[in-house]
Amino acid sequence: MKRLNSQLQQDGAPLELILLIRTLLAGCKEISFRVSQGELAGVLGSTLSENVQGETQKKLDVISNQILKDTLSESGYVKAISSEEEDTVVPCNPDGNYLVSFDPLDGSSNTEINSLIGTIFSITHAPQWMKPEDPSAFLQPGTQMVAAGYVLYGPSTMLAMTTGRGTHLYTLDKTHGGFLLTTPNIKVPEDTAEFAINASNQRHWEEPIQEYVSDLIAGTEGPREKDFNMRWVAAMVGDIHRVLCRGGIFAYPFDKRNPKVPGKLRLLYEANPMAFLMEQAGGLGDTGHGRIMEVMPEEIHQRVPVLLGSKNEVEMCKSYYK
Ligand code: AFP
Repeated sequence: MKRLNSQLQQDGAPLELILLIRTLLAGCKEISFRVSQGELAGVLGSTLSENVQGETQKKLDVISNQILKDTLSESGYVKAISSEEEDTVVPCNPDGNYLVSFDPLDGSSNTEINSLIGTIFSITHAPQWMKPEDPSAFLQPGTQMVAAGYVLYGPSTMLAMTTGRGTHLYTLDKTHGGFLLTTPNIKVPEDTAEFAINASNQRHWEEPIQEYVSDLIAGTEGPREKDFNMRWVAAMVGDIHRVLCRGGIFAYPFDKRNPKVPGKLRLLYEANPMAFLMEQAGGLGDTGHGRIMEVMPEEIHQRVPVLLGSKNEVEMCKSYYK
């Protein structure tokens, strides 16, 4: 089976980017090991602190963030980091050529039930003019990403990654510690009969998504004239992995409870990387009002509404917004 290195070379990734990705993944392998130790290593449960977004941090959030921060800042390739678990950007090497954004442990509440969790990341070029402590360089639309992906810590540890030449799936071979290419150029089915949304928020949604989901639930008796199934992992990595593998639509829409917060998921380290992976696999990533990857971020922790998945189903959902 092909190794990650040769696939990246085949996709035309420059050497420095390959080295950076390998460094990042070395950190993810360590997280994979720590996660698998669970209760034995005393890493489960919450800390007493909250992140900048007011969410209680799990011990594994803090451990994973520290591992990635240390690995990336020591590498020399990175000028600065933005992380879900950091208040502001973390300056690294002033001469580094790349910026890395990540959610170190997405779905961390799933650690308590030994369920799916993962690391989501995106990489862009670092502008020459930028000072490492300057957050403004991170405020680029997703179209500027040079690589994005996630590592899913499940029954096997898997990597989904794109450098703009298709989305490939790799599986970590723990016998020698390398990621091996297991599904090259994955394609998301254009049609689906499966959706993922947290339906307990239904009363807070806007009209278009209310109508869309009601029509899905109405099944064969409704306007769609077919039955749909619903799944919810409560970790975006788990839901998106399922959608990549067998199709579906994943939605985290705008919530009227707080008009100042346009969604739950973060643009830089959740929505953008997943939209890049999805588009490279033939699917779509939209906010309901436009392409996710064209949203111009106003701040590093910005949130956006998210519709991701099978092309025809995302188009159908978008049509309710018009
Ligand atoms: P945590 O990382 O705080 O557990 O949040 C996970 C997440 O951001 C995303 O991965 C899920 O899709 C979503 O939240 C789940 O949200 P609900 O709490 O509405 O199930």
